[in-house]
Amino acid sequence: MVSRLVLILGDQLSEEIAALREADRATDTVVMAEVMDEASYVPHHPRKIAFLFAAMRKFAAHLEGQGWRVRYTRLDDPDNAGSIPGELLRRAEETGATEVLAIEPGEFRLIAALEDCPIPVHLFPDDRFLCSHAEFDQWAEGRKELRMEWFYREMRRKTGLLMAGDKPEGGKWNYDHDNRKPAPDEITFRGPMQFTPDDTVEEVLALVEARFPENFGTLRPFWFATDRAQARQALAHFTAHALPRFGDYQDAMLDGNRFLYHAVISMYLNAGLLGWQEICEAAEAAYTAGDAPLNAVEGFIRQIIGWREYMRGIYFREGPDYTRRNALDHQRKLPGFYWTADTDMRCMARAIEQTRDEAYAHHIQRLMVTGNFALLAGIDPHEVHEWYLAVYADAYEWVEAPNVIGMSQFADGGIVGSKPYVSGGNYINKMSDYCKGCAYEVGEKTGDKACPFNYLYWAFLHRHRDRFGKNPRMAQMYRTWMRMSDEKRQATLDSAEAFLGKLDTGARV
Ligand code: FAD
Ligand code: DLZ
Ligand code: SF4
Repeated sequence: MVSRLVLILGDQLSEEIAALREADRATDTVVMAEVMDEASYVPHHPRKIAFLFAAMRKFAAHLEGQGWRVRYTRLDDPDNAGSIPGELLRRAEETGATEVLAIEPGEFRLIAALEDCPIPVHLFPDDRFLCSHAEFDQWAEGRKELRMEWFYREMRRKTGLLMAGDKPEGGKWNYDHDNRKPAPDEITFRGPMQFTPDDTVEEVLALVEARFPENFGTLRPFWFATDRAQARQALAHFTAHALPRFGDYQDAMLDGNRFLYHAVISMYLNAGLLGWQEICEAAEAAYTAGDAPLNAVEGFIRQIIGWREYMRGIYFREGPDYTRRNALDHQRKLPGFYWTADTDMRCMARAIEQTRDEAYAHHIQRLMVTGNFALLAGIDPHEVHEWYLAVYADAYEWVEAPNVIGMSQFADGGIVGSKPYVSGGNYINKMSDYCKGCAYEVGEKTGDKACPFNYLYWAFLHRHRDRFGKNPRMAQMYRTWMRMSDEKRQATLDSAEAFLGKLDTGARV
């Protein structure tokens, strides 16, 4: 009888995957493996590694309970081959299997490794997503601009989510103008649901502490969900308590509150513990029941069937060289404070400290604080990409790279965004309470005390005037820059140069 292996990777922890659907539990063997190659291709946050290993172990036990034969390799297994292809070969020899069934990995790196594997690997599409590669390509073909908003409307029509017949619920596709309120004085949501580590999690925490002692990031207290039942509880908690205000304060940032009204479910969704459909249906049900307003529910659903699916479409359409794009030719090294939070810029210190402590920062912290700074300072986008891939619990290249290389760093030359996401300190001051108590003055434009985001912003526009000067969406900014006196412009450029010079020497900024 032919026996096959069924490979399940750490971010494929769902019973619904095509490889399991195609497999036969009477004759095939599931292979799961904690391997150093995957755990170290970037210095992952310890919490990300622990989350995945614990969730993998529990998922393997669940499959065994469902009658599957599972060969699970722990990181400290003396026979551990160290890589996914190595583990497949070892298990093929043990079982006599001659073929591997798997679903497509979320990174080109691993797809290539499986394609090169001496044992044939049959890769099925990863149909945990709403939009297939072919469907995305069909949508993109012939379009001058791949704007997310048009893609999103197609996905609304396809799913029927928030649709009244063929019209969007409430008459509009997008309620963003009701969102983006500055940080409120009081947050009523007490944060995401937290789980006490059980024996499986404790065992993994000890392993990660022993094997990854140098990695950036705090491991304890570890509170992530690590199985599907817990992840569903976390989702229900968000839907009941935070979703109603998700839209209003989506872009706000507060020193004393790391999660505001965000869902904090991306790590569960990306690892397979939750599916997009159940999340969106839970949100829509809250709207239908009158428990959450349309601006919140539409905004939330847009992130998932819009942005998330769109980003994946871009990654697979653009190909393996995407992470090496550098349209603005930015060459500066990533400053050391991205790994220490040791900077006087309070917004940066807070976002990086939170990243270190939680393996989480919300979208605006990633985009308008750490991402904005890297772009303004001209940091090499590949270095920025590797940082984001390492430090967040939800980071896999298919979703991280288009967000970083495309949306945040404009390194793809404008595929994801029609203009760069840059701002001076005023935006951060409006949306957060970081500037109060910062060593820099957000109101100052030049000089030692001035907020670095202010002069770096204008220096960025000046540096890239040939590329962006004719962009109609940026015309107003360039007019403002050109209306400044020559002295003021020169003082701005001098302040930027002095700051960047200091940055390059490694001095504290
Ligand atoms: P919420 O704000 O509550 O949003 C709900 C869900 O929508 C998220 O769980 C996520 O699944 C989805 N979503 C929202 N925005 C995006 C987006 N831009 N792209 C894809 N999905 C989105 N998201 C990742 O999942 N992995 C990453 O590695 C990642 N890297 C990012 C890097 C940068 C520079 C930026 C600007 C954004 C990045 N994002 C990434 C998108 C977004 O920041 C996270 O999905 C979100 O912060 C996760 O937290 P949450 O679950 O509380 O999300
Ligand atoms: C991220 C990660 C880590 C840290 N470790 C493992 C592992 O040991 N075994 C495994 O199967 N998967 C791991 N992963 C997830 C993979 O890196 C992920 O499947 C690919 O990056 C593709 O998205
Ligand atoms: Fe950040 Fe500038 Fe505000 Fe300081 S003043 S917190 S550097 S935006």
